[in-house]
Amino acid sequence: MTTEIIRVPDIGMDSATCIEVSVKAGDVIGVDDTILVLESDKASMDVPSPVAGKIVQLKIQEGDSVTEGDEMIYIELASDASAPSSSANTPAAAPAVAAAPVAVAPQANAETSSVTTVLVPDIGMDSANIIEIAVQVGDVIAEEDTIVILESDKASMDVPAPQGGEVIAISVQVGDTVSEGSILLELKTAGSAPASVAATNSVAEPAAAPAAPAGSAIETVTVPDIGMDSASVIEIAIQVGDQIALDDTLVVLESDKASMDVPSPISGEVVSITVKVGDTVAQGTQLIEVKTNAAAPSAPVVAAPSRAEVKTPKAEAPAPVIPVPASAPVASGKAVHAGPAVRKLAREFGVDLGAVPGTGPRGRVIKDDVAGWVKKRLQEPQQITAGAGLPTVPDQDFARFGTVEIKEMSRIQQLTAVNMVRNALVIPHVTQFDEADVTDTEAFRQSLKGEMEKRGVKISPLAFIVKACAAAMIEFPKFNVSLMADGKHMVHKQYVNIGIAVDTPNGLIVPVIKDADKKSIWQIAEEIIDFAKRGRDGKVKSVEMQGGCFTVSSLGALGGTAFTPIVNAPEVAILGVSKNAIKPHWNGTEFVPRNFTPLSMSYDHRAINGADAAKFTAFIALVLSDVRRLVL
Ligand code: CAO
Repeated sequence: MTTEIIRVPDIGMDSATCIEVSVKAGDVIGVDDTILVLESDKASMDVPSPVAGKIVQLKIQEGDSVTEGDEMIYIELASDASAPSSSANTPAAAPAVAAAPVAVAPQANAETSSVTTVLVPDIGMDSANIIEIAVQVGDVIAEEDTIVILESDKASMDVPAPQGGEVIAISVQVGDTVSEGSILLELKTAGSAPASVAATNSVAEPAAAPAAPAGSAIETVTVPDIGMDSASVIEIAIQVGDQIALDDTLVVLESDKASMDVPSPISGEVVSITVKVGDTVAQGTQLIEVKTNAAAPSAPVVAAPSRAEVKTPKAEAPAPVIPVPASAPVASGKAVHAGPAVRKLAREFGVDLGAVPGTGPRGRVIKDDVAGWVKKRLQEPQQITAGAGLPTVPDQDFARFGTVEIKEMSRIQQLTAVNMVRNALVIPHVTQFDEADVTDTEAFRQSLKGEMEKRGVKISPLAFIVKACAAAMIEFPKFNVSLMADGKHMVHKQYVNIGIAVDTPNGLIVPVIKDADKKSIWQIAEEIIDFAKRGRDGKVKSVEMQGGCFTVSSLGALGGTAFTPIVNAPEVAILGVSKNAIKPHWNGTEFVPRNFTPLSMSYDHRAINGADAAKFTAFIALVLSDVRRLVL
């Protein structure tokens, strides 16, 4: 086994602080696995391993200041075959680490090669979509090799390379709409041709930059030397029309090794942006066009340049790359401290880094933070109910205890569940209990039996209750309201619609008896019978279940002495009716048997106070005890 010392490579700056050690002694790592994350006040970068093997010893700790050549790790190489050159095997060797964190692109030899920008040729139509990109950055292609396939609603066509060379940047992606003159890619070509735009196959170079007004010039800003072959555009910091100053950040680039700001070498107005987020760019790729003031000292190129000229990076440009500051904005708009690898991981998972709490030094977001965040999010759906964001009872394997069958809930059941949860949680409920002496009313109802038969309509106690509730709504308009979501307004209704809870095979529904205050007991009884029947048959329309002001839920036929119904929002009160019971009643001189209907009136305490609730319920009880009051 060979033990190798891996040293800090050329980090493009004098020194940097180790802010994250991504490995530990004993770890088995592969080529390009991140060993450290370094950060200066200008940049952050991952330092990858140039070799694969098992880490024997770590020589750097978090917080250490490191410079090129410092020992990072001792590593037992996975196999001798993967060992670097013998000189690199010796600890004393110069920091000839195989992979520098910021790989320096092989520079084009000015005498023997040049960069050619390949444009969309005359395609015989205004525009077309890119449906395939047939090359990749790094490919060496020959003249006439297909580089992209375009398609319009009329035709599809291959676009061949106008000359051979190495693809060093691709400016388009599948789905882009392009037209004649759109930049497709950059080719490093043999020969000494000037760095210029090369039209593809027999296609003339597009017209020169638009004529600039007197005293101004259109200049093209290209990607400067970024210290690596290519990088992705991860953010565009300007918009067309923006006035930019020297050193204003134009775009943020990121490779798998580093992220960096590209500052403007000139000031002026942005007239076009030729890249978009996700594009891969390389040194020389056109970024933007800027209308500059020709006389402005910050504009090194005065005349409206030709394309050939504008492709040339400006000699007087400021330091071409300002690596990403310690914090860079992300989707949430929040500044985030994170290294390129972490950003890449976050993008892969679609995580907004701004939302991830950083646990690294100075609140830096590290890989574990992103992983933990994703894990938490993945677990959430199992912990909350749809839409409610609340803990729910986890599913169990009930089959362990006996035979079970899983059936889908009806749509009504599902909706009821959601509404009940919402109403139970949102509304501060109070239930007022009372009882109505319905002895006389029941006697009266019984006396109507013959007439009921004649009319074919049976009046149940519920019809009287609905009518009594409608009267109460008129008497106590405070109950005929709905709270508005803004928490500042209340809707006061001028109509009295009473809903009745109906138990159906598909679940609970609440059809609404419209204008119950204006209807006779006979009409109300008819509607109750109709709703009960159609409810059982699943034939009550949704429009018939809307517009309620108050709900009555009668379990009187079923039993019970009281219950606490849940308010049917946006209404603010509901009356629960339980089974009548004959009880002894003290009439002042003696106990007499009387028939009582238990009333349970739940209300939204935000809208109704307890005193009103007591009066309202007592009023219903009073009317039910003497229905002659309904004609008062
Ligand atoms: N005490 C004693 N008996 C009562 C009563 C009460 N409070 N209310 C009704 N009854 C009697 C009726 O008089 C009738 O008896 P008779 O046939 O001898 O006259 C019997 O109970 C059946 O009445 P009904 O149910 O046919 O008619 P209704 O008008 O009382 O109710 C309806 C109709 C549709 C509301 C009812 O069928 C129903 O679905 N109730 C369930 C409501 C519900 O599920 N509520 C809970 C919702 S969750 O909060």
